[in-house]
Amino acid sequence: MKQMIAANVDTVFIVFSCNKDFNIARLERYVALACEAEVTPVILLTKADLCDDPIPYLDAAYAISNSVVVEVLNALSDEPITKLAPWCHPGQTVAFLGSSGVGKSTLVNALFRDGVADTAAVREDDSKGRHTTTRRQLYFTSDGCAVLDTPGMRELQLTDVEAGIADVFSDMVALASQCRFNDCKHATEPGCAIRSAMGRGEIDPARLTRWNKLVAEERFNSSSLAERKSADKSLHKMINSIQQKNRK
Ligand SMILES: Nc1nc2c(ncn2[C@@H]2O[C@H](COP(=O)(O)OP(=O)(O)OP(=O)(O)O)[C@@H](O)[C@H]2O)c(=O)[nH]1
Ligand SMILES: [Mg+2]
Ligand SMILES: [Zn+2]
Repeated sequence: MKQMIAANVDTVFIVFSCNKDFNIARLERYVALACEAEVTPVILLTKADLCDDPIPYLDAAYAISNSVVVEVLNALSDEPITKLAPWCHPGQTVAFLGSSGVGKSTLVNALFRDGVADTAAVREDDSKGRHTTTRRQLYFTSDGCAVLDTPGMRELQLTDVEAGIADVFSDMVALASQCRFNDCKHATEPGCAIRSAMGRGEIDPARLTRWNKLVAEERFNSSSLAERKSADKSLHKMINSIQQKNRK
């Protein structure tokens, strides 16, 4: 049953806040995970009302991939109903993912126009949440959209998401195919298309660093788990494991 719910997710709302807890590398991981699972990722940037200028957050999120939709909003207002409507059709399943305190349950409540899910204030010093939601919780809207609230993730390690990472960094993958050497590390090799593009200012060097890091991490995690070749997609495994992790 658990498996089925997770396997039917159509859209994941990846929730981050416009505050110091925002982290582009972490956001990229969630997007890669969703891409790998062939689930539509939608990035929701909450707490726009608490932030002087949400544009830098919006720009950073858009820079991840040009195939991802990004919405900036105040989860405590009426905005979620209209802004999330395109994905919340009858028969669809949507899931909210993200760190504790970013406003996942607040968004769920906004969709239901009443307090179905518990929420709690974040810590003042670092804007981190208090792990208010402790288990996965599925709600149904009156017109039959399934809404999955999840507990805040502490850490997100990527395993078996090579294709997802390649989707997110498709521009880099395309460039890399033009490097002179097949196994170019884009470091000191001659004829490196990625470094040339960087030289022309077309690629943010930080993005190359994040890509290298994700690919390395993915390879490491996947090889250490190679024998456990599961048919499950990583996203679904993750959704299922959140509950267990949070109990520990
Ligand atoms: N001003 C403002 N406050 C928000 C917004 N989104 C969430 N909050 C507040 O942030 C706090 C945390 O929200 P929750 O919805 O509990 O966060 P969560 O992501 O469900 O957290 P966990 O259940 O711990 O994973 C609450 O006090 C919310 O009222 C927003 O867009 N604007
Ligand atoms: Mg919650
Ligand atoms: Zn190269």
